[in-house]
Amino acid sequence: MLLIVIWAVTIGAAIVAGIQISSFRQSMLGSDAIARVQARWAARAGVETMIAIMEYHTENPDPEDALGMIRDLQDNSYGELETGSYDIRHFLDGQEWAGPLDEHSKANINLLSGELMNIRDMTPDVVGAITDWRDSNEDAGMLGAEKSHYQNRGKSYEPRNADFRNFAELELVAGVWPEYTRGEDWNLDGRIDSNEDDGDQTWPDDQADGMLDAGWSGILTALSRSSALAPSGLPRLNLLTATSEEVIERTGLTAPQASALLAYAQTPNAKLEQLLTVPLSTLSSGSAGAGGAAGAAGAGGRSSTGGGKSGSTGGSTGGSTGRSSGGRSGATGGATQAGPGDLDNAAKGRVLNECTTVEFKRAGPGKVNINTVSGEVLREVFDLNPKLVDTLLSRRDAKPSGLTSLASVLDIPGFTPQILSPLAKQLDVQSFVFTISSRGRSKTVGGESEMVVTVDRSMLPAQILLYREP
Ligand SMILES: [Ca+2]
Ligand SMILES: [Ca+2]
Ligand SMILES: [Ca+2]
Repeated sequence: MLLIVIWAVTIGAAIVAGIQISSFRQSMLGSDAIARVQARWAARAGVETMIAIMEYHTENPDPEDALGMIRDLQDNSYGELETGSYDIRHFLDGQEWAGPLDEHSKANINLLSGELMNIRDMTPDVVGAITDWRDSNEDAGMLGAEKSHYQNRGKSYEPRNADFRNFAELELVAGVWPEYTRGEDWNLDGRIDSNEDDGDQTWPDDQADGMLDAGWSGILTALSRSSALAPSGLPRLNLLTATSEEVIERTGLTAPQASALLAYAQTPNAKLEQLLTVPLSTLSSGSAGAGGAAGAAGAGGRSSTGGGKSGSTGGSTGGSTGRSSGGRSGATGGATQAGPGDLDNAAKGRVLNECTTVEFKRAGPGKVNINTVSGEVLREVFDLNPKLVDTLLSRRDAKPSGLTSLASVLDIPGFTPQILSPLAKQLDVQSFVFTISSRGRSKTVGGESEMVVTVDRSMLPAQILLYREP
């Protein structure tokens, strides 16, 4: 790890040194210009360092440590070069933190529907307009706004009728004001600038309290992305096509548990989050009734029917009839009889982390990472009881390796399956997209430069989704 970082910093330093030499040669450049160039390349070295760390963790995942990458990013968020330094920070829950911003600490606006109504300053007409902006049709609801609404107001654009591509796009939606989307973070860089912390001396009006109230931009994102990668680093195992052996190898389940899980996965509308609330034996017994359990239970049923026939020709009733009738209904009861046993929280966690029932086609909006999510998002978007949120955050932050699966949330007092279950489809324990806000400073003359770069680490090399110099 350290080697890679040093390597990245060395490259950064070499680039800076090179630029410096060529800069000095051009004597017409003033010292201000040199300082700016030095600061810019220092900021760039910070960005390169963060990307190198993210790529390292994509190649070397540790499913037992949900916070390993976050810690490495934090630890290297400040660096000194020969001619300058970089400093990477972000705000979350109003507070300043070292390192890049995890986009998965916010809720993805493309995954929200009813939850939008919970958010402050979101009025029903704005929620309607956001919904219409995203949905593929041109039917404006009672409170919505489709193409004609924007045309009638002389706008030169119309709704995308697809997912938001970035957060700023939200400001184009009818009824949305920058005061709501940006709050105090007027340049949307996720950091506090001097004009954002001086009250009403300069625009915008702010509270001058050293905290950043970033409005909706502090709780919503359009950039977090889903990935096929499981915490182990392998693509998630698709239970619709997996064999029992593969399930056992990936999750450590017993053979009966694995076949019960596979049987459940074959049922229509199977959702793995269900494992958090309903015992596996109940889920899979329902599935056998639906006739989906073709594999294991079907084979069992066939053999016992055979046994039943030979039993009845044999004439004797008693045991063999018992066996045969057991066998016949066994097609339905097979899994239950075999006693797959219900999963403990650790096993549920491994299944939720490593398996899926949906074939991954392309990256879509990303889920919220329970390890980095802000209290504000849990309270305000997901409408969770503030006391429960405090418990979750303090328990989570007390664990050096974080919450390694959603099932480990069930070990936190107050988090009953009934509370976790409705949230579960929005939550995960992984993060793929980060926004690096790197400020470079030149050592000698005092130049400063800032870069805001959003990176997706789910593939190698990492992909830059957005690049901006505010
Ligand atoms: Ca629409
Ligand atoms: Ca700012
Ligand atoms: Ca101000």
